[in-house]
Amino acid sequence: MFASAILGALFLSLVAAVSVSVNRTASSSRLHTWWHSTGEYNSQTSVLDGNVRQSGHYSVQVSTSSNTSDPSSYYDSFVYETIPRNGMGNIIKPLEPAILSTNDDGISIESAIGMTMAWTSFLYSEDVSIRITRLDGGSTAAGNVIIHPTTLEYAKTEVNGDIYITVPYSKRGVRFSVEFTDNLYEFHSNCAISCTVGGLVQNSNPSGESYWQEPFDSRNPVVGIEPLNSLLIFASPFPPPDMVPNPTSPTSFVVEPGLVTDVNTTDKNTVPFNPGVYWFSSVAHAALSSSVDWVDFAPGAYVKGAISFSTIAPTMKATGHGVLSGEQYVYQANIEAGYCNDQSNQNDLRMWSGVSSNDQQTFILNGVTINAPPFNSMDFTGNLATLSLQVSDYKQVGAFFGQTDGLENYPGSTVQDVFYHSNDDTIKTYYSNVTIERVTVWKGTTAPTVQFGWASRTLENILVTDVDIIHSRYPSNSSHPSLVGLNQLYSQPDETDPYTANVDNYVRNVTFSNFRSEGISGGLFRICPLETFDSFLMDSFWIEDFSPAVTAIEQSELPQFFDATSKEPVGISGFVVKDFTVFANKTAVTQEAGNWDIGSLGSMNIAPEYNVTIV
Ligand SMILES: *[C@@H]1O[C@H](CO)[C@@H](O)[C@H](O)[C@H]1NC(C)=O
Ligand SMILES: *[C@@H]1O[C@H](CO)[C@@H](O)[C@H](O)[C@H]1NC(C)=O
Ligand SMILES: *[C@@H]1O[C@H](CO)[C@@H](O)[C@H](O)[C@H]1NC(C)=O
Ligand SMILES: *[C@@H]1O[C@H](CO)[C@@H](O)[C@H](O)[C@H]1NC(C)=O
Ligand SMILES: *[C@@H]1O[C@H](CO)[C@@H](O)[C@H](O)[C@H]1NC(C)=O
Ligand SMILES: *[C@@H]1O[C@H](CO)[C@@H](O)[C@H](O)[C@H]1NC(C)=O
Ligand SMILES: *[C@@H]1O[C@H](CO)[C@@H](O)[C@H](O)[C@H]1NC(C)=O
Ligand SMILES: CC(=O)N[C@H]1CO[C@H](CO)[C@@H](O)[C@@H]1O
Repeated sequence: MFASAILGALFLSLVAAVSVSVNRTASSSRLHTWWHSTGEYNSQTSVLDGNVRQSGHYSVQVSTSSNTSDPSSYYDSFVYETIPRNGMGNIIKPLEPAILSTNDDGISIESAIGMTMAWTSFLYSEDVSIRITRLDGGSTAAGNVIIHPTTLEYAKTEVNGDIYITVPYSKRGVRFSVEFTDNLYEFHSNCAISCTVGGLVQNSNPSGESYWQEPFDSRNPVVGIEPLNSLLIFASPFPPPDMVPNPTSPTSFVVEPGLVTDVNTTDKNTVPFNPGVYWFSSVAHAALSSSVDWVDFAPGAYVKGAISFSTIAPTMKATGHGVLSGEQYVYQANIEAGYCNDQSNQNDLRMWSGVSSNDQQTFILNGVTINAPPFNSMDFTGNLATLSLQVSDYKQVGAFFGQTDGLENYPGSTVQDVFYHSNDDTIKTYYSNVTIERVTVWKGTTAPTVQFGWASRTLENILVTDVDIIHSRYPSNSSHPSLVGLNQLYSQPDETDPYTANVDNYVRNVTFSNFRSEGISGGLFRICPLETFDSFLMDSFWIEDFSPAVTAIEQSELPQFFDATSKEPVGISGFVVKDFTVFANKTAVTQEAGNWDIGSLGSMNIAPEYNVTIV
C-alpha cells in the first residue's frame, strides 16, 4: 500500500468556467501526478488565458499499489484536451477573432465532426494501474478497448464502469493511445471528385465543413479510422538530476504565473516555469535573452507560448514534464506580420527556434510536451552545421493544422522515445550522422512519415529504427502518402519533372528499420531520387492495411530522375527492401514471390532502369 505517498487531502473544486473536480495528486518517488485548479471543460471555443482545457470525455487516476482494487490508492492525473483550431475558428488576425476566413489551414472536417485529443502525463518508477473513467458514458467493457501500439498488450479489466490498465514500468517511459470501439470514426475520402485530389468529407454535420449530403458509398472509400475523442497516456520515468534545475539558484529567473513579458530582458541563465499557467499572448512569444540557455517546464506548468533561443552557450536545454502550448496563435503566425496567418518559411513562428552560432552547440530536449503547434515545430537559423539535438521523452500533440512538422534533426543528433501527432513531414532526416529510435507516430493527412526530400542532399550514416505508426489518414493520392518519402525540390511545383537532381550529392549508409504501421496506411515509399543512391536499406516494414486500391494511396513510387545540369541519369545501387510484409497475416512481399510490382500486393512502381532488391 502507498506507505511513502504523500496523502493529499480531498478537495472539491468549483472552477470558474465549469469544471467540478475532486483532485488528489501523488508526489512521491514512486509516482508523481499533477492537477490544474483552473481546468475548463470547453470543446468549442478558446479557453480563458489562465485556464487549461480539460477533457470532458475522460478522467484518469493512477495507482502504484499492489492492491489495485483499493480505491484509496488512486491519484488524479489531470487530463488535458486540445481541439482543432483551438476553438478560434479559421481566423487570420489574432486581434480580430470575429473575422473568419476560408483559407486552407489543413483542417477540413475535424472541427465539424467534433474531434478532440486528450492526454495525461505522469512520472513513475514502478508498475502502475491506470483507471480511466469515461465521462461521456460510453462503454468501457475491456473487449471494447484497444491500445495502440497494439504490441503493448497491457492487461485490461473493467470494474464498475471504469477501465483499468496495468502498465509495467519502463525506463524509457511509454506513450500510447487508449481507444474505445464505440468512439471510432471512419474517415471517408471524396473520390466522387477525384481520388487524386479529393479531400475528406463528413455526413454528420450539415452546417459543418466538407459536408456530403448523400449516404457514403464506393465513391467515398474509408482512408483512415481514428477515435473521435482520443486519449493519450504518457508515462515518464523521473528525470535525471541534470535535467531538473534548481529554481532557488541565484542564476534562475523564476517567472510568476500569468502574462509573461520579461524573459527577453533577464540576465539570468535558467528560466524555470514552476507549476501554474503562463501565457505570452497571441502576439508575442518567449524570445529568451542571450543569457538564457535553459528553460524548464515543471510538471504542472502550462505555458502558452513558443521558445526562441539566442544564446551562444555550447549547451541549450528545454526540460521538464510540463506543457508548451501554441494554442493562442493562429495558423502560420508570422512574427513580422503581427502574428497574423501569413505563410512564410522565414518568419512563421516555430515552437522551438533560435540562432545557431558558428561554434558547436547542442540542444537538449527532455520530457516536454508541446501542444497545438501553429506551424513547423522547429527551425533554427544561423549555422545549422554546428547544431545537434539530443532528444528524449518528447511529445507533440494537437497538431491539427496543416504544416505541423516534427523536429529538425540537425547533424549528429540523437533522438529517442518520442510521440508525434503531426500533420506533415514527421520524422525529418535532412542531415547526416543522425540516430532516431523509438518513435510513435499519429499521422495526419499529408506527407510521408519519414521525409528526406524537398532538396538534393548528401546524407550519410542515418538510422531511424523502431517506429510505430498508430494511425494515418491520407485523403488522396496527391497527399504524398507513404512511410518513407523523398519529395521533389521545394522550388519545383511540377512533381513529375525528373530533371531536378544533383548527381554529385549522395545517399549512403542510410537505414530505416523496424517500422510498423497499424490500420489503414500509406504505401511503403515515394522517392524522387534527387541524388545518387549508394546504399539505402529499408528493413523490416509491416503495413497492416491499405485503403481501397481506387485511391492509389498504397502505391510506392521510384521514378527515374536526371541531373538538372548534365541531364545524366541518377544512379541507384544498393537500394534494398528487406522483410516487407503487409496485412494482419504478414504476407511477405519479395521479388522471388513475384508480388512486389504495381497491380500486385506490394504495389511498387519502380523505374525499370533501377536495380532494387526486394527480399
Ligand atoms: C484491497 O482493497 C480492497 C478495498 O479497500 C479491500 O476490500 C481488499 O481486502 C484489499 N485486498 C487485499 C489483498 O488487501
Ligand atoms: C520583451 O517582450 C515583450 C513581449 O513578450 C515586449 O512587450 C517587450 O517590448 C520586449 N522587450 C524588449 C526589450 O524587447
Ligand atoms: C559524419 O560524421 C563523420 C565522422 O564524424 C564525418 O567525417 C562526416 O563528415 C560527417 N558527415 C557529414 C555529412 O557531416
Ligand atoms: C552507418 O551508419 C551507422 C549509423 O546509422 C553508423 O553507426 C555506422 O558506423 C555507419 N557505417 C559506416 C561504415 O560508416
Ligand atoms: C499517384 O501519384 C503518383 C505520384 O504522384 C503518380 O505517379 C501516380 O500516377 C498516381 N496514381 C494515380 C492512380 O493517380
Ligand atoms: C542489383 O543490386 C544487387 C545488390 O543491391 C547486386 O547484387 C546486383 O548485382 C545488381 N544487379 C545488377 C544487374 O546490377
Ligand atoms: C492475407 O490477407 C490478405 C488480405 O486480407 C489476403 O488477400 C491474402 O490472401 C492473405 N494471405 C494469406 C497467406 O493468408
Ligand atoms: C493537489 C491539488 O492540485 N489541489 C487543488 C485541488 O483544487 C483546489 C481548488 O481548485 C485547489 O485549491 C487545490 O490546490
